[in-house]
Amino acid sequence: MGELVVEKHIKYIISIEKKKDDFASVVMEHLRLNGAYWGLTTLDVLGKLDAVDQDEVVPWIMQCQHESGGFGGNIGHDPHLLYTLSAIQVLALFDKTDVLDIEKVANYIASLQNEDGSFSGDIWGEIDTRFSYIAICSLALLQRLDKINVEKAVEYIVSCKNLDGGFGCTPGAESHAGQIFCCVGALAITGSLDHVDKDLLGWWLCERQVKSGGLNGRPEKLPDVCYSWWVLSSLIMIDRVHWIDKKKLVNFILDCQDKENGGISDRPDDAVDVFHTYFGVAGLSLLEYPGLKAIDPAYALPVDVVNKIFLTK
Ligand code: GRG
Ligand code: ZN
Repeated sequence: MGELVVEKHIKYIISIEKKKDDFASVVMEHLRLNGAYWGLTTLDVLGKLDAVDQDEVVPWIMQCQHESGGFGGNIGHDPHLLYTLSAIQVLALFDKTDVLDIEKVANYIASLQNEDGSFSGDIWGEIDTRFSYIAICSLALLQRLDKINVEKAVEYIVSCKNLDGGFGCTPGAESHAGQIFCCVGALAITGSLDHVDKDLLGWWLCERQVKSGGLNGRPEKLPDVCYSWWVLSSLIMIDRVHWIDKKKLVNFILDCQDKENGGISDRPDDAVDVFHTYFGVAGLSLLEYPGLKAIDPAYALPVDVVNKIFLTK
């Protein structure tokens, strides 16, 4: 089965951070700030964040900020909650959140909360529990949760809970592991996990493990390395991670590596990408694979980064 080819993955991430105009980067241009988060967090978990020059990254991030206070995916792009969280997370990695006008960013996020407690992703109004998580995680990292109605935000998330113990993107929508991560993460951050039936949800989540050892995101679907993050982080937050076969999952993730050129794919023999490289490495970190920094399952940042924020600021 082999082991994690750490040096190859470091090389792979550094090479895509540099290659700004190959085909994939052009297609992904609108996602750049988000991609930067996945790539840089992976590097930090692998212990190599210092390979990146923060004096290049930090000014670029600040140029992605819009006058509303929110961040776009790249310079000149429209602001969205998703990129605003990525900006805060990358600045946190470099211990540079001080460069932000925190009041302004927090006001932008708070302006997207709706009457029923839900959040829109941007001014166009799409509502989804992903945006509830993003708003809550962002404001918690900025230590400005007082800017929103947390009680209402929690009430909305709970209204998206299903009879199977899982959560969907809006009330009545089917349970999906990605959405469960968002809802459980938001409830964990706000200290509201008492709204989760841990045994019922834990059962649904551990049933996501298939024969190959990999996890899927819903019943009857194919396994995918990204669910090593969405499912595993949720299981850890509700103290039920011992309900899956860790060893088999480690082997499934290791099997999805490109051992020659670095990077991790969604399933064995597919093409690698930066997202699944993060999900694989972060998943292994949650599984306590040796030599990796520990990652926080709710904030999706290394534990030392989260501690620096909450223990010193
Ligand atoms: C900081 C970790 C972090 C997240 C930010 C964007 C976000 C907040 C959360 C996204 C949560 C989510 C909905 C993830 C699921 C993504 C995914 C793999 C969707 C695929 O769904 P289908 O139906 O695939 O295309 P399946 O696997 O069901 O066949
Ligand atoms: Zn995936």
